[in-house]
Amino acid sequence: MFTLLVLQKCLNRLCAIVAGKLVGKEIMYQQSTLWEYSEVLEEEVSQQQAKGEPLSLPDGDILIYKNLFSSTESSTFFTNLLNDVNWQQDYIKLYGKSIPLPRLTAWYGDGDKSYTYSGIKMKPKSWTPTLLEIKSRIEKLAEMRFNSVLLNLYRNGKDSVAWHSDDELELGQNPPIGSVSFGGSRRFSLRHKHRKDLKIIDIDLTNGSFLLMKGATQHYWQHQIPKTAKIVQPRINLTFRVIF
Ligand SMILES: O=C(O)CCC(=O)C(=O)O
Ligand SMILES: [Mn+2]
Repeated sequence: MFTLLVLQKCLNRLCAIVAGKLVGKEIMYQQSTLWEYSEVLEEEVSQQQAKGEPLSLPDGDILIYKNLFSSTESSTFFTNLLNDVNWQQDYIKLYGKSIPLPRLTAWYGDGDKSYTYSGIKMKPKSWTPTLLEIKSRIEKLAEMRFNSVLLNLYRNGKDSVAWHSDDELELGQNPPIGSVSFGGSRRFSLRHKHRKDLKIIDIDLTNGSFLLMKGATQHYWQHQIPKTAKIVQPRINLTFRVIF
């Protein structure tokens, strides 16, 4: 549909250029027409992105914006985050044993918003310019403000996050979660907590994508990033949150 619309616009513009030539305004008209045309295209693409694609699932409210960040922006953000973020290896206690999380993590946000997750209390580091830039881009689409972000670095296919919901008390009643991904694609799976008749939903979270989970999603659905035997590029995921 979108491709047809673009083709139609191209045809209209081509006719306009030919008509412009016929009345003798060739170069000037052609240049300004092409300029306007690229503006129209950009506008259409950004309108598409501004909507996001809803995921069709009961008891949840999830939007995916597949290419919110261009590939150039995404590789710059990936490199900056990889180098500048204070990545940590955290451990969880299981049957009295200390087990390393299968990924590196970091927590940034407004000064007073600490967060307890899998028994690990995280005190936020101060926002960096890169994080603030990413945050402001997604806040425009989500039409809300986030005050903290949990970052995950998946170094290879062995790194993962197990089934869980982002439903800790400090996230409030219906937590909005804004999830941005840079680097290698990874599968993101969703499963309903009670409805065994519903199949697991798998989506690929690709470089530069933005996934927004809202409303009752965390009450009814769990999500995971499973391990994979495939060779995958390192991936950085940022989940922006509101801590009360
Ligand atoms: O890496 C992802 O896409 C998901 C991360 C996640 O679910 C979390 O940090 O709570
Ligand atoms: Mn999560």
